[in-house]
Amino acid sequence: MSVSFEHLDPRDGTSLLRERVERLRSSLDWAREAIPASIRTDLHAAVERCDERLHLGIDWTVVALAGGTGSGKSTLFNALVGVPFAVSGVARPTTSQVSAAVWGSDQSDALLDWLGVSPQRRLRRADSPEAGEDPALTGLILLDLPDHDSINPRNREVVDAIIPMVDLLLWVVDPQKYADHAIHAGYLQAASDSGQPSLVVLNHVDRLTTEDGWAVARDLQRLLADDGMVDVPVMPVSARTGQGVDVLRAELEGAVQARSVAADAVAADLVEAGRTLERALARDADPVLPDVAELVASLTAAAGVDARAESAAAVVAGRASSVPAPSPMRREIVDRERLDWIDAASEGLPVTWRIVIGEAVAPATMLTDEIQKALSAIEWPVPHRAPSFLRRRSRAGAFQKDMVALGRDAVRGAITPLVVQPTELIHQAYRNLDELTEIARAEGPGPLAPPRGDDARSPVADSPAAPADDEETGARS
Ligand SMILES: Nc1nc2c(ncn2[C@@H]2O[C@H](COP(=O)(O)OP(=O)(O)OP(=O)(O)O)[C@@H](O)[C@H]2O)c(=O)[nH]1
Ligand SMILES: [Mg+2]
Repeated sequence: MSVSFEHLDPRDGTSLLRERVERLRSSLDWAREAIPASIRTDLHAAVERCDERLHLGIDWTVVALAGGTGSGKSTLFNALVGVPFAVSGVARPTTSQVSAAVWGSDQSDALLDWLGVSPQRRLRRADSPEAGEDPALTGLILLDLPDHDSINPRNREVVDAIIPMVDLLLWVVDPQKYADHAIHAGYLQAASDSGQPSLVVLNHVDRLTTEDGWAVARDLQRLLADDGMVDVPVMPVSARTGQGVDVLRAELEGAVQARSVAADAVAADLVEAGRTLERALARDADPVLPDVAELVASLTAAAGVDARAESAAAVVAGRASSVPAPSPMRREIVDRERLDWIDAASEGLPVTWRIVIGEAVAPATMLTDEIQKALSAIEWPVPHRAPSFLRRRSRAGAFQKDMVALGRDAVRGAITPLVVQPTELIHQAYRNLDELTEIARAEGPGPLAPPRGDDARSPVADSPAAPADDEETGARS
C-alpha cells in the first residue's frame, strides 16, 4: 500500500487558491461595513495567513527524513539525491544542521528560509546534472534532519520545529532498534493524528536475510497498527546498497504530484472563512442589478429633458415659436429614484448589505449636480419649423426622439460611475463571499478531515524491495 495522498488536490488548484484569496480580500474591502466587526477580524486574519503561505510558494512538496541517530537518514538522503551532499558517518550524532535538496528551478529560498535551512546546506539538483535530473521530482524539497533523540538538545528543537511543516514524513529506523516504542510513539503518532502523511523506512535491510527483513517489516507494521497507525506503510530499504530506493523514490514522485500541505492549509482556511461568512450572508440570495435603462429614463425626465424635447418638437411642428429655458432638476425625484434603486439592488440581502449599497451609491445632491453638468455640456440641436406641412409631424417626432436620446446618453454617462458600477462591485463582492460559503457547505460541517484510504490490507508497501539475503548485497535493479 502506498502512503495516502488522495486528500490533497492536484497542483492545478494553486492558481485557483490564489484567485480565491484575492477575491476574498477585495470583496472584504468593498463590503467592509456589511460584515460584522468580529467576523471581519477573523476573515482578515485568514487572508493574512493565506497570503503568508502563498508567498512561501505552495507548489513545493517538502519531505523530511527523520529518525534516531545512526538510522541512516543522511546516507539515504545521498542515495535519493545521487550525490554525497549530506554528511553521514560513524560519530554519533553526525548531523546537526538540516540539509536540503531542491528539485526544480523555481524560487524556493523563502520556503527554505522559513524552514531554517542555512544557505550553505541547500543543494539545487538542477546544479548537479551529473546525478541525472528526474523531472518527476520537480517541486520536491528533501530534508535530512538531525536525530530526534539526540544528546544534543538543539537537534531535537530543530526536528520539533520542522516536522509539523513538512508534507511527508519519512521515518527512518534501524532494524536493531525498531521495536523501541519511543521510535514511533511521538512524532509518527502526532503526524498520524493530524492527517500528515508519513511512511516508515526500514533501513539497513542489507544486514538481514530476506526472511528476517520481511519478518521485521511485518512486526514493525503490527506495532504501528497496535498504536492505531494502520495507514503508515513500512518500506524496507538499504541506503547503502540502494535496495528499495527506487520504490521509495516512486513514493516521493507520488507526493510531488500531490498538493503541498501549505496549499491544503490555505484551502482549509478558505473553507473556514466560508463558514464564518455564512453568518453575514443570506442563504440563497442572488443580488440582481436593477433596470439601468429605467433609471436613466426617469432621471433624464426629472432633469427636464423630455419636456424640453417636447417643446422643441412643437417648434419643429410649427406649434410653438421657441423652447422655454430648462427648469432646475427636481431633487426629490432624484432622491426617490435613488432609494428605489438601492431597495431593488439589495432585495433579499441582509440589511447591512443594503446600507453598504446605499453608501456606495453617490448621494442625491452629487447625482443631481453631475447629471446637470453632463446635460449642460450637450450641444443641443436648434429646432426649426419644418418647411413642408406634410413632413412636420414626422420631423417633430424624430427631433424629439433624438433630443431625448442625447439626454439619456449623457445621464447614463453620469450615473454609471456613481450608481451602476458601485452597485455592481458590491454585488460582485457578495457573490464572491457567497461562493466561499458554498465551498464550505460542500465540505460539510466541522474541521476538514482528510479522507483516508479504507484499504484493510497490511500497509506494508505493495512492492517493496525484498530484503536481501546475507550474501546478496548488490543493489536491486
Ligand atoms: N549496512 C548499512 N549501513 C548503513 C545503511 N545506512 C547507513 N548506514 C551506515 O550507518 C551509519 C550512520 O549513517 P548516517 O547516514 O550518518 O545516519 P544518520 O541517521 O544520518 O545519523 P545522524 O546524523 O547521527 O542522525 C553510517 O556509517 C552509514 O554508512 C544501510 O542501509 N546499510
Ligand atoms: Mg545524519
